[in-house]
Amino acid sequence: MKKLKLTTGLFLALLTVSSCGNNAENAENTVNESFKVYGNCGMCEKTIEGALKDIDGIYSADWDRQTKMMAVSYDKTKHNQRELKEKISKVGYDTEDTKSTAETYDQLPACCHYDRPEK
Ligand SMILES: [Cu+2]
Repeated sequence: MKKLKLTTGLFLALLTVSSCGNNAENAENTVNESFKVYGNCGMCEKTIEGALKDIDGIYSADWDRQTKMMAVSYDKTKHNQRELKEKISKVGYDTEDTKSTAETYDQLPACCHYDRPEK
């Protein structure tokens, strides 16, 4: 059972590595998670995904415009979900538990002014 899980993980890892060209990863430390990121359009997608691009230990980041869900794959010894969310909020986007500043949000292109969640 454990072996099967490991094999699946490795397969996923290979898939994600090939898409973003990031360096060697340890399958045992790789976690795949998803969380909500508020946004609108294709430009949002670029900005949101760009926030997690080319960072050591982050293997993939894929945001779905329809569902607003961000799927990430990363090395849990180097990163955690909270930190990833903070990186995304830093470029202008809210998540369920991190917020962008009003200044950063205001600087987004007009088409990207998504409806911010309450609270
Ligand atoms: Cu946008």
